[in-house]
Amino acid sequence: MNSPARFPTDFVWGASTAAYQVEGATTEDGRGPSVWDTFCAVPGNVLDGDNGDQAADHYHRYNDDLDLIADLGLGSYRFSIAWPRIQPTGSGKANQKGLDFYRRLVDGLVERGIRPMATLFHWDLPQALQDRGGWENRDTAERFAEYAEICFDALEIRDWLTINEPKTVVDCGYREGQHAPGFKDDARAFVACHHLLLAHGLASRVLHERHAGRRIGPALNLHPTYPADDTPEALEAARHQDGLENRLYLDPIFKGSYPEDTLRWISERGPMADYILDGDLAVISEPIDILGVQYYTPIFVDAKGERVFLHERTQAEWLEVYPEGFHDILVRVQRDYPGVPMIITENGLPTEDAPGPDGRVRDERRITFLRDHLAAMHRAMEDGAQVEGYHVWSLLDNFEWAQGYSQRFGIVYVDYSTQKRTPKDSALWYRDVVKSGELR
Ligand code: PNW
Repeated sequence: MNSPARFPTDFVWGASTAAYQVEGATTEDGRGPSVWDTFCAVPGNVLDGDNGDQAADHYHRYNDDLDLIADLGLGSYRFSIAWPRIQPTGSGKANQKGLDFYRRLVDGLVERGIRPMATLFHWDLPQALQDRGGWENRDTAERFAEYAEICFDALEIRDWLTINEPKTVVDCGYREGQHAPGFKDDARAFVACHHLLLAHGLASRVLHERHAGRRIGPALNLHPTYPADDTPEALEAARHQDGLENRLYLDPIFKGSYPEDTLRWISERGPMADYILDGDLAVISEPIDILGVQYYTPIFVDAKGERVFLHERTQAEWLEVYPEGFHDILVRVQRDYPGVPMIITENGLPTEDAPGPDGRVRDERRITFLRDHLAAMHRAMEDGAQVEGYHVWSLLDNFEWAQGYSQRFGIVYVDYSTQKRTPKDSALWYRDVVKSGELR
């Protein structure tokens, strides 16, 4: 290799988790039920009948986990706040014990010199709000803004993320049914989409009105789309797919309008457009201060618009390994949606590696994946992409939604019977990258 890729000295290195995936303690200290508790209770929804009741027990072990983050030398920890801990039924006055947990977490981070980055919604909607229509009900967006205000006022955190991956909620939760709330209904899905975006905008406004100097943005999973061959049909299919994957979320936030082609396609399938009220797009396009970008996989589509896989596969059937896609999407966002610094809020893959007889977890494949993706991100930065930081998904092995505990995305191995944590080889490799600021 020629000269090593060097990152700016102020580049921020971190790791991510999400409340339902790591915390456990789902009935403690007044937490109310979320849609994921409900979803997991239905046989067949989650592999092996797994649920988040214990997960990685982070709710009780957060102090050890903070030590782990500090030992790895990380400068940032991205976690999510469980709405049902703060408002057990999704509205009304705050549950003090829920807030206290996140206060202790933030204090622990600050004491260790680690920057907290909080996601307000990583999919664990209070079940009581789902019972009133969930994201199909416009009121949920208003409730979200109220919940966000409680969090902003109670927690001393500079950087906030509103909604984690609205696209995954829309596609997996409402179109394909493999995530909570488990619907398969395009018409309802895009109504939910509009209200998720509205929630993002309303909360962003609240932050700007109440807390100058803080920053907020969405965490979008972006998927560069490519034609699988050079027919005009495949090219057109890739453009259509780009609308559903990327522009449907980026355009309203950055430009204050839904992409016309995509909205037309959606309108042939349901009433989303009827739910867009005067002024909504002005709310949704409230200027953001940071853009959270999550990159996992490209999407190649053929002339029929079907997804095809052309590269190395992983244990996650939707994830094909294509580091160049990371470069492409960052450069494209910089070009088409300029002016907002990007922070990578997730990137990673599942591997099956477990501790060997010597206790080491040899996840060579994750090291290769991370090295190749960091190199691609670095090239994008050289090409002008304004990227402030990077968070690996995930700090810990955790509850991987419909796949339960079968897929391990952590750089730290979790033995779920003892809750023992073992940093994998990738964690030790990452620690060296963070320390040196360069990729060798
Ligand atoms: C993201 N897909 O989810 C989430 O933000 C994390 O909570 C999750 O653990 C991680 O990526 C790994 O899956 C996704 O089917 C789930 O394309 C599914 C898809 C994409 C992202």
